[in-house]
Amino acid sequence: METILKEIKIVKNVMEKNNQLANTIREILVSKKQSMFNFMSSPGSGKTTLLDKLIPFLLSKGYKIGIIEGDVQTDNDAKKLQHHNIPIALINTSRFGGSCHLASNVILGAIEELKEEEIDIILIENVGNLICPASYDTGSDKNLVILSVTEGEDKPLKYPGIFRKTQSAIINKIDLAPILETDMNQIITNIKQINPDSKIFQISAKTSVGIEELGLWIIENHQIKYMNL
Ligand SMILES: Nc1nc2c(ncn2[C@@H]2O[C@H](COP(=O)(O)OP(=O)(O)OP(=O)(O)O)[C@@H](O)[C@H]2O)c(=O)[nH]1
Ligand SMILES: [Mg+2]
Repeated sequence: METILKEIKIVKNVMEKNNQLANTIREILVSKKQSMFNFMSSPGSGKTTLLDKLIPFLLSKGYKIGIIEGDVQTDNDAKKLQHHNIPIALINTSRFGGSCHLASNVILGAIEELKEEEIDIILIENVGNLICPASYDTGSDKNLVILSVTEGEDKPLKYPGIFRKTQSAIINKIDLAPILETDMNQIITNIKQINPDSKIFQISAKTSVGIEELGLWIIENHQIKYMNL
């Protein structure tokens, strides 16, 4: 019993420390007039492909973009985004135990790596999975979850935590919906059941459908943050 209580206390301390550091990150972002958006999803649902389309849209609107690329192993995704010629901080969590998420201490390190660069908006590609990343506040202004149609309509109900904690849910790979006979209304109903306030985007990162709408939402949130400063 005592061991369990001790473990609960340790977990509580870890989460408190993470949250304190996330607040520090928020202060740093404000001091630099930056915004940060955290993209989470299961492996393969299209985070990198989506960022690859979103980056040029944001650049075309005059915003300077920085990327924090989180992966357990490899620099594959960082390499895929390299051609945009923007600063990218790569975090391989295998260097510290292969964590399945990005905690605020590693995000702080990545932000420091990006500090010499002029950046307005930082986009985080979190480690691919639907569970741990949702528990760790990264100091981001908005958190987004991507669910691709290949994963099944029921995922918001099976992994409610991440849908509850995100301000936006992106349904990706909609180009495949007719082939898979996906019930789009059912996915939307399931997301809304868990989080009625979630802003839902329907996107095909492959064909770029919906990228503009998402980009404008990101810009709008960035502008609102600094409207009165
Ligand atoms: N048809 C279709 N394929 C897509 C779409 N978005 C991504 N893909 C494909 O899905 C596969 C995985 O995409 P990634 O962008 O690597 O996914 P990810 O979420 O970054 O994967 P991890 O970083 O490994 O978690 C690739 O083969 C992409 O080409 C889409 O909108 N439509
Ligand atoms: Mg990726």
